[in-house]
Amino acid sequence: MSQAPQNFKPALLVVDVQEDFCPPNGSLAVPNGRDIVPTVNELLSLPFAIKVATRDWHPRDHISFASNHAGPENIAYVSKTIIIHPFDPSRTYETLLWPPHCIQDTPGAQLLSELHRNRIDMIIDKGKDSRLEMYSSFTDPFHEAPFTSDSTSVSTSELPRLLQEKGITHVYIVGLAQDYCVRASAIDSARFGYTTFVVKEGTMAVDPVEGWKEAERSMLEAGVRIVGMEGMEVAW
Ligand code: VGL
Ligand code: ZN
Repeated sequence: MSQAPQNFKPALLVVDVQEDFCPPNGSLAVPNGRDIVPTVNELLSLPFAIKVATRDWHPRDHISFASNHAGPENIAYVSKTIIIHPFDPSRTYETLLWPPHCIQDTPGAQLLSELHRNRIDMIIDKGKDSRLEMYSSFTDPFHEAPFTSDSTSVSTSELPRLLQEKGITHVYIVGLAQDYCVRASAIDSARFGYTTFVVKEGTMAVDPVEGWKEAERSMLEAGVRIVGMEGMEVAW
């Protein structure tokens, strides 16, 4: 048993392990997405201080669905659009559009049934505001301060507050997809000051070659550590 660091209170973050992101029936199936479940379940059996799962949880009129945008340029499976901040039109960013996925309360939005859900302490739903995509489990894409709750704030995730209240120091991340929500969550986690790990057997990419590589590059650049299950220990 190795010595746990003095200041070590680890959280497990299981990102979007939902039917729509997995074969055989998911509307936005990540190749081999289901194959991460044994790793995720193994991690769920370890003594993390808190185990949180997120769900992508979109209303039917969500801005990230290509079908909600007029024009032939948006008929393609994945296309690009400009998203404008709901309260500040000078702030915009370009993002991809997707087939409808993870619509609230539909079968596709459910966590995989083979996931050991009884070991998950809390579920946090994200992407609930139809005006905003939300890849990161921490913040909206405009990176607003997560604790503001005035009427112009679009930050809706309870995760930053939860981790702060629990005194978490380290965050271990798995889930789907490596090149979208896992990547955005990991980069935000590091940005928020958590020592952040992505466990590579516990994630799969929409684009397993170029997407995976680019996501690893950007996560490493943000200070995220990419680790394997071998020797994984979270004693504290
Ligand atoms: C995701 C695309 C759209 C993800 C969510 O969970 O990685 N990707 N919405
Ligand atoms: Zn989504």
